[in-house]
Amino acid sequence: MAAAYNRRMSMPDLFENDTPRGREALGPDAAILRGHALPCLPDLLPALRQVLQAAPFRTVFTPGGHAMSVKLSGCGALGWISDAQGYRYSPVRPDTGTPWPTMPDCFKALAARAAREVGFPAFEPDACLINRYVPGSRMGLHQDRDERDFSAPIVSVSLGLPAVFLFGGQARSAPALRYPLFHGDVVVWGGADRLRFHGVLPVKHGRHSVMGPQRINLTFRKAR
Ligand code: MD3
Ligand code: FE
Repeated sequence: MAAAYNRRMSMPDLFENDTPRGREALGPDAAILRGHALPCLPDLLPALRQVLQAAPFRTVFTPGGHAMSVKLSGCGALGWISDAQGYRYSPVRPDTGTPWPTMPDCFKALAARAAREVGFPAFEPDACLINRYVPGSRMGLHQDRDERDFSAPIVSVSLGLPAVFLFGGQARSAPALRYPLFHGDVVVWGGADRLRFHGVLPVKHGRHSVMGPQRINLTFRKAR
């Protein structure tokens, strides 16, 4: 991954379509691609609306019985679920027992292209989690370890209100760095950074011109 790392440490990419497409390294195998999703949004937002119409956001309870402040939906062959039995991926929705909506092609293409740019050339996600944050929603520090194979990266797409992302270490006790994430930012995490603790600070009140009073985050994973 040395070549990709050196590339990330170089100057931000030139501006294209008036969109700043800079890259910020978060670690040896993780980077923020600023504004990377913006050119896709004319296709992505209508596709997202269709997915959410078929599978509306639902409240998810931790195995301990606490409601998460973030509401969840998803698409693809597998979706992440949580209940008294624990956290896991399921081919069917917990609310209906039916399959998740198909992952739109423009979702897959965006995730694969972002992963490739950070040094993961063959990313084929089978799950896209969709998180909805209203003002005040947050996500505590956690690791993502419900996937079978940690060699695949995770790709995230931020939409709507900004949020402060917490990027910690391999142990919960390690100090976390803070990175603001904005509408259109894409982040790729893999390799040595795949199991780092991470979270999101409470989203501040506001209204985004395109997305309204919410933040929506897509995370693409290879669950199986
Ligand atoms: C860093 N979501 O759904 S995405 C999650 O903004 C989750 O909704 C946050 O954490 C959100 O599990 C952050 C970014 C993310 C996802 C997976 C990671 C960051 C990661 C795995 C390892 C390290
Ligand atoms: Fe996570």
